Amino acid sequence: MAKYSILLPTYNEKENLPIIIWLIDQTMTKHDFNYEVIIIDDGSPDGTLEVAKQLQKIYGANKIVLRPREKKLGLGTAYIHGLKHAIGEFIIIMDADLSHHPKFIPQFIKLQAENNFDIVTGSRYVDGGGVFGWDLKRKIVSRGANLLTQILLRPGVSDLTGSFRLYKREVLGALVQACVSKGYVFQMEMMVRARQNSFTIGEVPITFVDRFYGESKLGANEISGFVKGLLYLFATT
Ligand SMILES: Nc1nc2c(ncn2[C@@H]2O[C@H](COP(=O)(O)OP(=O)(O)OP(=O)(O)O)[C@@H](O)[C@H]2O)c(=O)[nH]1
Ligand SMILES: [Mg+2]
Repeated sequence: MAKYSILLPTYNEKENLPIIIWLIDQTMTKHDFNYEVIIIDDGSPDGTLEVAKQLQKIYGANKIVLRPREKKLGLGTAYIHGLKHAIGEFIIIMDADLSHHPKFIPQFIKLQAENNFDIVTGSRYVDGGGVFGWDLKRKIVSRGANLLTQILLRPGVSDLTGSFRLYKREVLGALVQACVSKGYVFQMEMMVRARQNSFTIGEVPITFVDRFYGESKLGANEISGFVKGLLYLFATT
């Protein structure tokens, strides 16, 4: 039976972590999927790692794997770090802030298995998908980022900035090697590189819910970083 390694990067997610782990375990157990969750905590000052240790005691060390790092080193390298320790043939990446609901995971797995896709990505921008809880500015930024990328790079995937995805393990390995960008643009570059490498991609409509606990980090820096990264990819690919 295939094993699914779920990479869960955390930074100040102490309220969200027990809920997301409970939901993941419920979902995976109900469908008889073999899984491990790899929590990559970057020295969260709120004590997320302590919560993770408690959860490991409850669910077991075979299901909850802790791969913490000393300090906040960013999401891109958190995935690479988690991937190094993952033993599953498939890797699922999701946020820990409950914006990505584990109930969609069985649909990712089913679509992958039926079509032998290299990647299955959750999409907010296809029929059946959507975004809840964002203000107008956030919606425009996300839509704008997707639209601009579609025009410049034509990647053929509807949701480029999302990060709820399933990968064949070796495909994710190849993509993180190929990617140069850091920050928000990273998710988009992954899809652009996937197309370049002729990896096959399936899409599952997902509803994305804005975080309830904790703080959002999207600011002017992230937006300008995205645009710079996009233009770099446009110029070089
Ligand atoms: N390990 C690690 N995790 C991080 C880091 N930055 C963010 N995360 C986690 O990565 C996931 C996505 O980050 P978010 O802060 O939710 O980013 P976002 O979804 O774009 O924005 P908001 O939800 O509006 O804050 C969450 O689970 C965070 O806890 C980091 O530097 N290191
Ligand atoms: Mg979030």
